[in-house]
Amino acid sequence: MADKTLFLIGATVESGQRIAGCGMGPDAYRAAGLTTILRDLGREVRDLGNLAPAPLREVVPVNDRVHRMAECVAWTEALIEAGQQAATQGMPIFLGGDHSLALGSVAAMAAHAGREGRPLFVLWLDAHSDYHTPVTSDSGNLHGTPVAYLTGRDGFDGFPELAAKVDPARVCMIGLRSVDTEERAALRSSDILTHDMRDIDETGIVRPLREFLERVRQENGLLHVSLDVDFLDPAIAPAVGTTVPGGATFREAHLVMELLHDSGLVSSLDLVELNPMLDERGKTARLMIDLTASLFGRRVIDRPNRPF
Ligand code: B3U
Ligand code: MN
Ligand code: MN
Repeated sequence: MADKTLFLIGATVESGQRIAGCGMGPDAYRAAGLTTILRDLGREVRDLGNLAPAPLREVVPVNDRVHRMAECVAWTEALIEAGQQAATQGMPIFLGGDHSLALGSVAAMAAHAGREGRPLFVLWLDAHSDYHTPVTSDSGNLHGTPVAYLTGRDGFDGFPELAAKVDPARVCMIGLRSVDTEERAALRSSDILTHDMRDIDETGIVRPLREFLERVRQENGLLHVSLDVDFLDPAIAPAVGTTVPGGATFREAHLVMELLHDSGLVSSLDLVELNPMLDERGKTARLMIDLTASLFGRRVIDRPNRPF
């Protein structure tokens, strides 16, 4: 990821869930100073502003629980287009918006990786596995479905055909503490790497991350990082519609970002699920951009990079 220009792509999508406010996420990151923080780290930044969704098409949801599917499809189409374009010129940072944004951002990066002849790996930092399909989801909220879509599970009729699927064995979830019954069963019979909070408590957060990064490096992969605000403990990151207690601490989260930086492997990033309406004086927005700064090399003192 060395010196690539960073392309900020705002997506005010909030159709993937039912609480208003996520659409203000991109501007909250800007107001909290994201561009300046990244420029101060020596990076060239181009803010592409907020994306417009593609024109709405008529879609037929698989059942009537599915919420605002046509809008999610329209956002997915726009993000696939914008993401691929940015990826050819630099490194995309997708500013959400709820996690249905990743239906498009990761699809774009998978297509990009495919064109480069390299495998795409995905690090999913989230309390949830987001492994429902529109058929299995009880809530009907499509922000709970991107991993299923991207790995090619059935049930996504009406969504764009994927140019390239993500191999489930190249997806690593860290931070899990809310997984629905159908998701758990489907995860069990998939090759997705899953690390719940018990794993982190027992082994620490470094080991599973290093093991995954080592595989990315061995296979010369691209790495997409999808950071859901609810990966973090609600005490430090309250501005999210679906808080789950027992999340990553401030120090664990920064350490993850620092290791990602040291690896030099990250090729794209999502910042999702921030709901500024639920924030306390911008504290969550600020934490998210500070974590992003750690991912782009902010450190307290200079030290030689240790091998990851
Ligand atoms: N698995 C539940 C809850 C959920 C998923 N993602 C979030 N919440 N943020 C669902 O609705 O699919
Ligand atoms: Mn999520
Ligand atoms: Mn989540």
